Parts: sequence; structure tokens; C-alpha cells
Amino acid sequence: MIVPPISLSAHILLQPFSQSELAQDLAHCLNHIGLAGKLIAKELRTAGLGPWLGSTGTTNIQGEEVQQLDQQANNIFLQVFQGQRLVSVVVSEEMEKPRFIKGAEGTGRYAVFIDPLDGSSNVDVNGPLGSVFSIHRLAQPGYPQAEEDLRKKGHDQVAAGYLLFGPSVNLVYSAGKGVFQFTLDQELGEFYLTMAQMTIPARGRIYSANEGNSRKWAQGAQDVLRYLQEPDTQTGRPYSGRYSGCLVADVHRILLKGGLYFYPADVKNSNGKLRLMYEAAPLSFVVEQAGGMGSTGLQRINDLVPQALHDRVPLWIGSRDDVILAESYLRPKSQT
Ligand code: AHM
Ligand code: MG
Repeated sequence: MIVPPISLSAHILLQPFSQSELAQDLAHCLNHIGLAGKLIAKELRTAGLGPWLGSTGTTNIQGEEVQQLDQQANNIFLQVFQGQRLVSVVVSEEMEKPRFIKGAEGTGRYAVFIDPLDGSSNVDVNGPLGSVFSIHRLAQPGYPQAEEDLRKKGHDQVAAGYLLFGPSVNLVYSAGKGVFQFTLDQELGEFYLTMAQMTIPARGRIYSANEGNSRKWAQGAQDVLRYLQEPDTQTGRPYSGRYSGCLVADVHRILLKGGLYFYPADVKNSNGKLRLMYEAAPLSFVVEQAGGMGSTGLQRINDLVPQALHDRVPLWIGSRDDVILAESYLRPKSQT
């Protein structure tokens, strides 16, 4: 007997909490994010055939160059949420201010945070790309009155996850009850469940970091790198280095194989490069649900209360033992 594959929508209905209002809301949000994923994947497949690669010539709120595909991916997410009534606000890496969704002003119970196209330096070289999403429930339905209403801890996320655009397209999410991976059947235009209750090995043998910056890191971070590179058969070192320049792709590898991804602070950027609310927090939510950890090196990412929507944060994420080991190097010596 052939067991029919489980689609994204069917999967949510099969969850133990499927009868709850939350499950229905979640199904709504994930289906819209899945649709954005299909549309972005379609753009990416043919981007090189038209004039859509390269920069727009502008910079975003982060002061980073905006690629044409960054903007396109952002527009796709906004379009997808137009005309629905459950998500009333979208916060994006590509927009300084939150975007309120017309039509959801009285009814929207959720805010969605997105990095619409992660790893944009890979755009022009046909490397892996991703999108990251984080879903928060609003205290009141409608538009939040103040920006402060959106600055929530990672622990408050209702669900979070990412889309990975590699040789195939994956959607990985957690709603706090395990981690699930779906793969897009491009011909049928449907995401199907390909891994359920994913777990990350307690320790890995891979590290992922931009070593070009290592001389700018604090001594503790340089010491972690040196430790990972040291030969020692008993602890399985040296670890292998793997870095794609796309956080989603690198963290996905670590989620499946185990190990440590890190983007530390450096002498110029005391908070590192990655953004808390739509990069570090959602990925930490997923990795923690799989049994791993997400840390600034000193504290749990999802304990942080954002001071601003586009806050940056140093990130050490991956296998539990690897993150704990890194933290032991990063703690001020007086605390060890
Ligand atoms: P982006 O969202 O603008 O692409 O920036 C985030 C990216 C991550 O995907 C990646 O891990 C990191 O920035 C790469 O930075 P670097 O080029 O400094 O290694
Ligand atoms: Mg990013």
C-alpha cells in the first residue's frame, strides 16, 4: 500500500492541538508563508535569465546594500499577507517601520517578522538562500498602538521557522511542539512532510563561521575557533569548517548534522551582525525545540528583550554541548 504524503495543511490538522483556535491560526499563517516560499522559489529559478540579479543601488535600515531580489522577496511576503485578516503587521529586515496590513486592522491577532531573503551575497553566484519567519501573537487584535508592543522576547514566539532555497526548497518550522521539515514538490506546488520531530545531535563535528573576521573577534571567540581546529582524536577534533554565507543554509546543516554556527561580536560591531527578531530568535526557537541551544555567548537568545525592532546580537547556535563549550570560553574570566 502506498502511504500518501502529508501536505503542510494536512499535517497541522493531524497535530494533537489541531482542534484549537491556535492550530487554525497557525495553519493560516504557515500556508501564507508557504505560498510566499513557492513564489520566491519561482523568482529565484529564473532570476539569472532576466535583469533581476544585482543591487538596487540603495541601502536598507541596516546600512546594507539591497539586492533586487531582496526587494522582490519582501514584496512577495507583503502581497501574500494582503487581503487576509489574521496577520495585521509585518516587520521586515528590508523595511525600517512595521507595515500594517489593510483589512486586518480590526481582526489581526498576529505579527509576522521576516528576513525575506537571507544570504543575499549568494544571489549573484547561485548559492543557497533562505527566508526566516517569526510569529508573535498580539496583546490586542488590530494594529499595535506602539512599537513597544512588538518588542517581544523570543520565548513569546508562537511559531518560527525558515524556508531554505537550495537544490530543493524546504520549509522548517516549530510551534513549540517539535520541529518539522517539509519539502516542496515543485510540480504539484505543495509542501510535503519529509522529517518529523527533528532532533539535533548533542554534539557535532562541524563549525560554521566567517573566519575572515576572526582577528577582529574578542579573545574568547578566537579561543573557541582555535579549540575547534585543534587535532584531538578523543573529542573528534578538528571539526570540519563549512560556511556558505547564508545563515539559514548553515544553521540547517548544523540542525541536521550537529555542530556550532557562530557570528560573534567584533571590535567594530559590539552586537555582531545578525538581527535578533527575525534571524537569531526564530532560529534559536527552532534549534532549541530540536534539543540544541541559541546563545549570545553569555545568555540565552530567547531571554533577550529587544530594545529596538532591528536589534543585532552575537549568535552561537547549534548542538547543546558545543554551545555550552563555547560559552565556557566566552564568559568573563571572573565568572569561571
Ligand atoms: P542578510 O540577511 O542581509 O543576507 O545578512 C545575513 C547574512 C547571513 O545569512 C550570513 O550568515 C551572514 O550574513 C554572512 O555575513 P558575512 O558575509 O559577513 O559572513
Ligand atoms: Mg539574513
